[in-house]
Amino acid sequence: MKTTDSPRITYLKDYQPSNFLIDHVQLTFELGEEQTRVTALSHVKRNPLYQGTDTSLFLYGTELQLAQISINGDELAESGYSQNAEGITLNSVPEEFHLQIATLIEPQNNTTLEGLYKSSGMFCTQCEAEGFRRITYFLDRPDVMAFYTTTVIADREKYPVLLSNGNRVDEGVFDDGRHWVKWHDPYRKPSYLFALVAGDLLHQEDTFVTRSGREVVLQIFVEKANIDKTAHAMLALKKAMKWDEEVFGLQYDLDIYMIVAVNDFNMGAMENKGLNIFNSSCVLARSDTATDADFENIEAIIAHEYFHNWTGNRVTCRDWFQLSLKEGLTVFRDEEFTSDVMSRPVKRIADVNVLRTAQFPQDAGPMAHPVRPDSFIDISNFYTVTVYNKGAEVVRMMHTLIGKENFRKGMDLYFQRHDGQAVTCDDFAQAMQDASGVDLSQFKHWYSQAGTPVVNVEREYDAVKQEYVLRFTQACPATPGQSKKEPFHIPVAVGLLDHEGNDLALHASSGATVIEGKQILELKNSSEEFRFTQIKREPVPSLLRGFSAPVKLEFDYSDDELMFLMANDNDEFNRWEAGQRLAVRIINGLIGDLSVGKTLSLRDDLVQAFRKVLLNEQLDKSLVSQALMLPNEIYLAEMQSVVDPAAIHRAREFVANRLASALREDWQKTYQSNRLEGDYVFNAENVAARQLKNTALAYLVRLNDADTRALAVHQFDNANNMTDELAAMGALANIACGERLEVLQRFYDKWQYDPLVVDKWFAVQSRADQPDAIAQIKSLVQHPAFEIRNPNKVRSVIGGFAFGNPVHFHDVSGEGYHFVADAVLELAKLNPQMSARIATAFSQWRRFDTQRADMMRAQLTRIEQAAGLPKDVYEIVAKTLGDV
Ligand code: B3K
Ligand code: ZN
Repeated sequence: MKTTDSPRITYLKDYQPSNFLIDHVQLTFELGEEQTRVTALSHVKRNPLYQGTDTSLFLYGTELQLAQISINGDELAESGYSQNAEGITLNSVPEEFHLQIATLIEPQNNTTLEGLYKSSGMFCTQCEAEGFRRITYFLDRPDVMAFYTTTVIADREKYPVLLSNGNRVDEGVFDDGRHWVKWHDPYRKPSYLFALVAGDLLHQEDTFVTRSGREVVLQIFVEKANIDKTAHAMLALKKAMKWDEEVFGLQYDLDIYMIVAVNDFNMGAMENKGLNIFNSSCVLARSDTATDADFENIEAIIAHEYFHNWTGNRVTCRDWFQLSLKEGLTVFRDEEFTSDVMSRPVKRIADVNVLRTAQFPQDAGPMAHPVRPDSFIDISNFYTVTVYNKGAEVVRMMHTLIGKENFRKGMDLYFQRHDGQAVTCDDFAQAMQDASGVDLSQFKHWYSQAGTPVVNVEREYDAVKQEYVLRFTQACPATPGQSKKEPFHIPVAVGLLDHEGNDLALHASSGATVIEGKQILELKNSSEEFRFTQIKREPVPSLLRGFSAPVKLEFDYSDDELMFLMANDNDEFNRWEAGQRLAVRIINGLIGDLSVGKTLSLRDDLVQAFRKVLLNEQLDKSLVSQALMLPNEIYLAEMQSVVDPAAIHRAREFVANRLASALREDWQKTYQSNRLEGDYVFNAENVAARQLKNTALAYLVRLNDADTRALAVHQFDNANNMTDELAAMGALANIACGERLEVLQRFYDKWQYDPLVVDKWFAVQSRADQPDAIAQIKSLVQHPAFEIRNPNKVRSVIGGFAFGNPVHFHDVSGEGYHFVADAVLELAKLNPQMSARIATAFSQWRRFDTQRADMMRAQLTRIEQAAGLPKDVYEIVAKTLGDV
């Protein structure tokens, strides 16, 4: 690939408004088995914002066959336009005109799952970010917002359901066995929000009455076999609609809201106006086929897509560099929703785990980019944890700095100013600043500078003066293209604990701002000092409460202080955090011991600190489970200067096994006392009990004795829900024992006809810690249920291994690398987006020992040199190697 033309890089600084706009477009789809004809009649106008003189019109188009083109009814001669791989240029066009273009496409052969494609016999679309150009030639950019009227024509028997955005306005039948439905969307939208579905589907229907009395019809469309798995998603949708009215005053704006579940989908879901399309794994749930985690995830994703109706659709992005404008904000909104309907500290812990295990490594690696990137080769590579999750942290920090009420005012102002527009992250920050009166100019570095800031804190206590000082420094490591960084504006929520564990009242003179009852230290300079007076005894500081900023905080806590915070901190997040710090410290110590050949051991007081948490009945049960889960191997790797995956694994396993055996009786009691009787109910309380019970089971099964294995098998056999069934199988999957094979086989026999459950079966095995893991992963891709064209299968098997099984992926033989690189190459030919995602498994290669690093580099090079590599795969591989 390097030898041929390098793909073009798009830069934010080059943004120009479009020279033309499209006011409205009438689309007609004649869906066929061999060929689909798309006719687009657009009303095109010169853009008043455009300053230049260019009278040609460029329309994006990818892999389209042009069938017809006319301007104001006159056929365009071939000399009137030119085509290349990116689109078509009409040499000279009037100020305002009607453009009709017909294209021919083959959705049945479209394996990229972008544009119009077929999944399990149904037609569906995915247009974000640049998929609409695979349907017709168009001004496929988010700042061109048009009205859409769409007519879908298809065989009536095969495709009885024909859907598109907006309201259904007309329908009819032809004599040739086809029928048609016409949809009109009364809101302007960018082309990435266009959607179409045609299939033989059933739907569940309900209604929601908005605060202003509009009755909205809610429909969830699924394949026939899944009609009994829609109830949870429907409930979630209604909850989300109500929440958005209550918290943000935002109401739904059409008469109908549709969700369609499809089996082949590159990501979770898509917020198309009025017609969300979902990966079936993110909609379908029945207690015997979906776990608690699935139920939670579905609720959050349904909410996320619904929230996009305002943050994304009504107000959209000016260009794709602004992606976090809608994604960061909408993730923040879905996080708040989940916090309100489930448990706030538990949700915070889960979100921080995502940051630490995925976003911090990205920010420290070759693909590091700011929340608002400056350039890209392929935008589809920027749907990242940085844009989404760090973007949400940026919004959360604004919320912390200006307070809840001002934040709401800022949101109101944002909609008042920008409804119906395509805007920038600066516009959002400006609304927040104007509504609150808080200066956010320095704060905006969070949008433009990549990298995770490191905040170091030192303390000093003067017993005579009764004065306590916290000294902060901040620094941010260099990232690609950004060697120097300006200091960030960082809100650090703090508390000082007295010896009983109570929070001391801090004096205003300390420089701490009190915002909604929280004490916030605002760091703005590279070093800063806060002085607290009238402190009678040296306190224990609780720093960065609630993880008030996405930074790495360094502080030299003693083990005793961490144990004290674990037991006493009034901030539940920081109680958990203290346990994590302690666990990291223990495991790191053991890694050190391993490197010098020392026998491993674990101090009893540390074991007792964990035991105290386990036995603390005041604590929310899911917080107890979280506290007893050791930091995962990816997070531990983050902390090493040279990563040794085998040592990390051994040390972590040692601690887990020690906790298993030392607390055996406590685990047993916990297991028994958290068994639930009766039918499955999905609510925070029952989810927490199941989680704690299954955490206990996982520790017990580690002991690998006949009793505990039998306990798991018994749970597997008697479970009345997938959470318990899968937890039992998952626990046994890591143990070398006869029960393992038996349970895996029985699970498959039972669930082989439910593809989403088979995905779980694959995922358990691809992540399993077994000595022959490489042979097993190779046999999984040969299994008849594995399909390389189905992204969920690829995620379960290849993704599960590459991202969820570090010790075997990084096996020193290099076979894991070879296997994953082969998969990247195979996928590159079918589904470049999936291929590019899997290729990011190699992104940390420079952080490993030379032997592993060389092997990873060799695989990256092999991929980079493959003929005809798609640009999204090229971008990941070339940036990872440091070639671009
Ligand atoms: N906006 C979509 C993501 C589209 C990804 C395109 N490659 C889903 C979401 O964030 O809600
Ligand atoms: Zn989103």
